[in-house]
Amino acid sequence: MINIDKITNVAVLGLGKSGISALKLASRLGLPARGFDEKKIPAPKECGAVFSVEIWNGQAFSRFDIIITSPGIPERSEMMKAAIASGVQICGELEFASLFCKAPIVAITGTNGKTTTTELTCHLLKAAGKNSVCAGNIGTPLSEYAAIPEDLDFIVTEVSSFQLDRTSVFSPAVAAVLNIESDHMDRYSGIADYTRTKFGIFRNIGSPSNAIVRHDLLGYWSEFTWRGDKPVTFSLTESCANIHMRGPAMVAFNRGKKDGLVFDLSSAKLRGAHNMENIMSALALVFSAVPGASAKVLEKAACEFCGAEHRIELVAEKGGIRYINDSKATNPDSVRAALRAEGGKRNVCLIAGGLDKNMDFSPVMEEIGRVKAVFLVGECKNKLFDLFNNIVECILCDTFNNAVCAACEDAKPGDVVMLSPGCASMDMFKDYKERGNIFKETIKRRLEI
Ligand code: UMA
Ligand code: ADP
Repeated sequence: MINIDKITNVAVLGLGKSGISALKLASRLGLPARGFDEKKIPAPKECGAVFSVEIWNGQAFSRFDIIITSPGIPERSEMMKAAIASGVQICGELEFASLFCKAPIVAITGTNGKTTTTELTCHLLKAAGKNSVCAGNIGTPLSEYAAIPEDLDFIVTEVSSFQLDRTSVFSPAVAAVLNIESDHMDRYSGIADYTRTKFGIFRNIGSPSNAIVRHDLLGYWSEFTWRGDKPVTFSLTESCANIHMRGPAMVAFNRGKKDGLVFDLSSAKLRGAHNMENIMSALALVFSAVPGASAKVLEKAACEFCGAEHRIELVAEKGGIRYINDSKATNPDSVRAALRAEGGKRNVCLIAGGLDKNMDFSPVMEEIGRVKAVFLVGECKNKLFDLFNNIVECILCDTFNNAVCAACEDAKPGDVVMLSPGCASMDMFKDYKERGNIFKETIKRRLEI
């Protein structure tokens, strides 16, 4: 356990968003801190203050009392190896920040749907009258909300596996694992290792009734949480789950001895079965955090909620063709969800590819019957060509722009032009947002809208 009174010298590894926020937090706590980065140090104006920062060139860390790490730094990094070799206590930025957060944390992890569920949960908590903010992997490091004067009721925190890698005392009040699929296999030794990390979110949860798990993942709950009692479960198909479907758009919530609740989500703006799962988990989180919340208020708020940008986002509909930006689909499971939500029979002109994370693409294969042609880009385009070429038409494209234009030219009325890459973006773009924005601009230019 970290004893702040014994810390006099803090090292922060990585000077991206997390590192800068951790330095700012150390400064608020009155702790002397120094930041290190293997590649670049930020300009003072980026930090909002002048911190003591330097490029790491093999310096030892033994003079520090604690080392705070950024999530994107893998164990194999030379700087991380030096940190481990120093024997100094290592703590992830999320864990460090959580120790100084006054408001309870509602934590959400899973391979897909984290951002949508985080934003929706925050929206529902606000509708229930709770002063809530979103933090974590969604983009605002948790450190921004630690040791601050503002009184918050909840901090809804999107938690990545990278962040969970370096937690041991992180204690959210309520937490959810949405789903587990192949992702980040370049950082984990396999799906078991990745799953164990994800279920680490429950390590210090007070009671199973504060844990939300998709029903088909109960086996992992038993395997990785060492608890006999069951968590709250949700399912699209299993009526024995605490939250389950009752008809196409009705959700029933069996609250044990308490009254059962029913939600009519037929007017929900979020589309697709995957989003119904996101809504179910958000409702479960909110009722766990605020047991007395009004079901009617939450039903209305859930229906009004629009998804975030770059997530199965309708860019345009013209000449009978729908144009969808799903740039945030960075693994194969999310492409499957998008194909199910938007595709019909062989009508999707799919733009896919990018930076592979050594992932298993079989989920895409399950819905390949919805795809008319795949326009392949990026570092792993040849791997995807070999996988899909015998089943569906595949076109290797030199540039992203060529892929988008070729997909548009191929599309006929009734078709869908969809960017759902199933891969990370960093081989060609700064991030998925830049990729999505370029897609949208290209479409709008072509359609002259
Ligand atoms: N760096 C090194 N050595 C390395 C790797 C990185 O020195 O081996 C340095 C880089 O030069 C850079 C800094 O570390 O200056 C970047 O740190 P970081 O990669 O941890 O990135 P942050 O800017 O701190 O952003 C992180 C998350 N990024 C990652 O986990 C990769 C952001 O999630 C998150 O929004 C932010 O913290 C706030 O919590 C992004 C992400 O891609 C969106 N997450 C992955 C995902 O969603 O799949 C996990
Ligand atoms: P994350 O933050 O986990 O990346 P997002 O909410 O940003 O998740 O959604 C990213 C993409 O994942 C979406 O565009 C959609 O294609 C897919 N997706 C969203 N929710 C789910 C879900 N519950 N199950 C499977 N895929 C999903």
